[in-house]
Amino acid sequence: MGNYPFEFYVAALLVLIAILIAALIVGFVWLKKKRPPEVSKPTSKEREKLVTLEEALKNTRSSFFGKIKNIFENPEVSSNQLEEIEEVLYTSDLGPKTVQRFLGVLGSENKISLEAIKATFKNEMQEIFQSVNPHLNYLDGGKPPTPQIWMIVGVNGAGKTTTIGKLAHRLSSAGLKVMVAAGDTFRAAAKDQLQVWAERSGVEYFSPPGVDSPSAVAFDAVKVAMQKGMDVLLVDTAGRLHTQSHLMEELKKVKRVMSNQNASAPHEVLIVLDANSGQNALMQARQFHEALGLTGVILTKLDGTAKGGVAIGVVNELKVPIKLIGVGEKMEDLRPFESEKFINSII
Ligand SMILES: Nc1nc2c(ncn2[C@@H]2O[C@H](COP(=O)(O)OP(=O)(O)O)[C@@H](O)[C@H]2O)c(=O)[nH]1
Ligand SMILES: [Mg+2]
Repeated sequence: MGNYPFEFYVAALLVLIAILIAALIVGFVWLKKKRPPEVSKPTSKEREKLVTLEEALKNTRSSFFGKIKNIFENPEVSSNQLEEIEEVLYTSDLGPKTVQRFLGVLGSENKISLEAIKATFKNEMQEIFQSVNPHLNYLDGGKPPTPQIWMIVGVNGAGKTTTIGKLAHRLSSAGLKVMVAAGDTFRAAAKDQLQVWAERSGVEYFSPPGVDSPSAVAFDAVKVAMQKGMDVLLVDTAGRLHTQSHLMEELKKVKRVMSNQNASAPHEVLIVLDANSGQNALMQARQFHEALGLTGVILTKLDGTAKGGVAIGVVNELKVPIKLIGVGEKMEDLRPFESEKFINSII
């Protein structure tokens, strides 16, 4: 030991320290590499994928096809399956007319396989949805020759104002110039709610101060939308008046004054229906259709409801297409209706 000069020990110590520091650095870098990358916030497109239609329609599936499946899994009912199926159908949200159509194609054979039922019902649903066209023009962009005027109707609480907000967002994201008009003049809160949505989606908001007649608002809105070169005007409307017939008369007037201003308007009369209201939704649709001639249905709150089957009844009975569906309260939770996906999610 004593043979080496003092400097030798100092140098050896320094080398050792250097090796230690280098090892620490290598270790640190290696550990950092191994750590999983930070989870980035999903973009709106990715979030859209998160709420799948299948998830949204889980309850509808179990309340309809789930019950039919149970019949086959219960050995006690093997002798009167058809009766049991009939009962499930009549307690579903299809509506009696559609149930009869389904039973008609099943025939009177008491012994039928679950697979055969599934195939028969699927086929029937496909036929029902294929009898109408669910396409909504300009939903994904394009330049309309004149402003497209879409009137949004439906009972209070169905989701009209929220849907207009989501729709405005979708259309303006597709590059269209959008204006929303506060035609529900009977409730101050309705105007404010629409304004919030307009700001959120960055579109024009139209609500002339002091004008409290819905048809006057609609008339002016069409004029201003044409002057400003808007691509789409979405007109919100009231969902309740003193009586239902007052409401229908008011809405008919709104529709009339729009066509006085622009002969081809309104280009769409869309009813917003809350899927949770089941058979009531079908009744509402019928009433509004008789008064206004609907061009399409927007079925909201499909997320979580067990009554999504009403979609089939509405289309079968009224021959009005479901054009859009609402699957949540957020801006991105509005989708075009795709019948194949819908059918595969419920049966
Ligand atoms: N879960 C869910 N809630 C919705 C959907 N669409 C609307 N809502 C909610 O339904 C409620 C009533 O909506 P609103 O737009 O005010 O209905 P309006 O009276 O027809 O204008 C609000 O709380 C909305 O957030 C949907 O697709 N899913
Ligand atoms: Mg509203």
